[in-house]
Amino acid sequence: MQVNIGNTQIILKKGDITEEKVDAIVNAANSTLMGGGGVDGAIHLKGGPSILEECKKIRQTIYPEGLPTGEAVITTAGNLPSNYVIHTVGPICNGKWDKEKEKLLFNSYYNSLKLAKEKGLQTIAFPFISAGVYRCPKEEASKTALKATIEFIKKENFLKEIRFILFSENDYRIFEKNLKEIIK
Ligand code: AR6
Repeated sequence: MQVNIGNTQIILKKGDITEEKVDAIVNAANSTLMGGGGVDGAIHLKGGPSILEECKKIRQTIYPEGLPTGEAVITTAGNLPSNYVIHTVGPICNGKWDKEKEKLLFNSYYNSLKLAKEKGLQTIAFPFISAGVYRCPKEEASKTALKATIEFIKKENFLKEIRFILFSENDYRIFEKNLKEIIK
C-alpha cells in the first residue's frame, strides 16, 4: 500500500529491511548499541563489523552510558544496500502500554526522521520498532509510528519516501488498517 501526504510517499511493504535500497534503514537497537537479536541482529550480521565499530565510537564519544530510549544516532551501513543505518531505541513494554511508552516510541520515530533530515536524506525505511523482543502492543505501537510519521511530514515537509517494512503478514495488516483509518 502507498499514499502521498504532502510531498512524501508513505509505503507499507512486507519484507526484510536488510534488503531495502534506501538512503537509511532504521535499526530497532538497544541502548548499548552493541547488537542483539531480531532486526538488530540481522542488520549487524548482514552489514558486517564496520557498523559495530562506528557504534563503539558513538558510545565512547557521545553516549558513554548508552543511547537513551527515544533518541537516534547514525552510522554507515557496511555491506547493506542502504547507505546509512539510523539506530534508535524503542521502549520496553512487556505487554503494557501507557502515555510514557507512547511518548518514547513517538520520539524514536520522530528523532530518526529528524536525523535523516539533518543528513539531507530522501528515503528511509523503518521496521516495526518495539514490536518484537520489547513486546509493545502492536495496535498502539503501529498507530504511534504512523502518527509520528505524519506529524513529521506535516511539520517538516521533508523526505521523499518513508517505508515501513513489516516482517509478517499480520503486522502488515495492522499497519494497512491503521493507515487507512488515519487518511480517511
Ligand atoms: N526485517 C524487518 N523486520 C524484522 C526483521 C527484518 N530482517 N527481523 C525482525 N523484524 P525486534 P524490538 C521485526 O525484536 O522489539 C534486539 O535484540 C520483528 O518481527 O527486532 O524493538 C535489540 O538488540 C518485529 O516486528 O525489536 C533489542 O535488545 C520488529 O522487527 C531488542 O531486540 C521489531 O522486533 C529490541 O526489541
